[in-house]
Amino acid sequence: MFDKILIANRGEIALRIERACKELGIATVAVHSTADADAMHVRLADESVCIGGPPAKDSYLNIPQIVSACEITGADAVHPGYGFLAENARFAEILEEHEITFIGPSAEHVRLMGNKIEAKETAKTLGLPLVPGSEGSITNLEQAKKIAADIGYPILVKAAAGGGGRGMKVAHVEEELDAALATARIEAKTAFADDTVYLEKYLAHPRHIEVQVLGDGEGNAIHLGERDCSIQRRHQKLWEEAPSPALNDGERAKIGETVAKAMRELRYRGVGTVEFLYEGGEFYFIEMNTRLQVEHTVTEMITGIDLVIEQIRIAAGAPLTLKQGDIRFNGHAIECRINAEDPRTFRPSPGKITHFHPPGGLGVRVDSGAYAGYTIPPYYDSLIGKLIVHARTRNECLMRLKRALGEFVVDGIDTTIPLFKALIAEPDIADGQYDIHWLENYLA
Ligand code: MV4
Repeated sequence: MFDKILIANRGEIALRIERACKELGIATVAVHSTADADAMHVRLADESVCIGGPPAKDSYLNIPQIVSACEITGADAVHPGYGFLAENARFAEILEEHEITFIGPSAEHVRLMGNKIEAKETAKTLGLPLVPGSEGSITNLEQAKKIAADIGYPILVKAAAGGGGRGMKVAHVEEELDAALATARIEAKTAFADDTVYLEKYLAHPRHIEVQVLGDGEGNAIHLGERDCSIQRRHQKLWEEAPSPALNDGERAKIGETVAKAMRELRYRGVGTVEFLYEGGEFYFIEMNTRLQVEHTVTEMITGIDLVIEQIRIAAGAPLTLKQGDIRFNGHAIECRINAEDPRTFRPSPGKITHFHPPGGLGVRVDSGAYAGYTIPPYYDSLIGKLIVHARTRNECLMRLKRALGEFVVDGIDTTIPLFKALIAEPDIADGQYDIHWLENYLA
């Protein structure tokens, strides 16, 4: 087992990882930018190293500085969290070259799933259901027109190096295809320095359902159920829940086992999330994330499994002791992302928190590094905490969530808390009847 883990991240996830390390008796090193000197994750760590100025490129994305912090402190492993370098294959390789363990999958699997065309090809060979689309990349308009005619419009043009919704363009009829291809290519070239694009049938009203997996790299893998992440705005998730209100137990077991089998064949190591669109009772693979996700918490609440502890144990070479038969799904959990944003315009609202009173009570969890007197810096994403609520049924969970939101005090900045109070009162939300467009339609 590791003696000391460096956490190459900040905010709530850095704190979350520190908690798992402390429970395992592992020393922790926090790295921080000059803007995060007063952050909670720095205070709670055993050691801390300032690695640069506020811009992420000078600090949390600064690989030489992070490797130096490992050398200085003698950290023998790095946990990347999510975002920043969590899915940077080169970072994983550099750490391995320095004989420092990257707590995550192999660099090969990170790279594989980072290319959405290769990810789809791999998913196909592993037996996962796909969205009908092009076999590989699109090189010319004639080829695109033929494939699109075979699939049927509307068609979605996607960037191979994309993901998270970046570099996607819809063509509703053939006349729009040329422009959609050109625009997607230019966006991809600008955003990812790679203009490779591919085509898929555009699903108009899907839900976003993702399956949590855990593998030990030796051919053992289990699934930990699914999460419904359809409540999102401009590809930023706001409300996630487990289990999905749209699935019955048969569908849940089927997709879960299909994914677990695929991860066994892939010999996947660590935690991973396989993303699907769900429409008309069918699942369609879209991409795989090789990192711990923000919303891993709702899975923890219904299974009782600490996913970060499992990640660390697996990275340290322990075999997967959990068997699929051991996994029990109890109750329902919902996570609301508390962002420092105006709840109507979503304009960022950094600044000093004058009062911070998180809710408590049975089945209420708040993962946050915020505290009264802390100043939310303007340099990073706006997530300041997560309110996670668990109860035996979805209705009880909604009642508890409403009560917890009523208790939650964050003064001095705007937050998304009022948005969730409004959502809870919506019949579609109460009934779990929503797709990926629901929130944007509601806000419009
Ligand atoms: C799609 C789609 C509809 N049809 N693919 C967006 C980010 C990335 N995960 C893939 N995404 C989508 N791919 C096909 N063939 C709609 C989306 C999409 C979306 C997916 C999940 C959650 C939120 C979304 C918001 C807009 C579009």
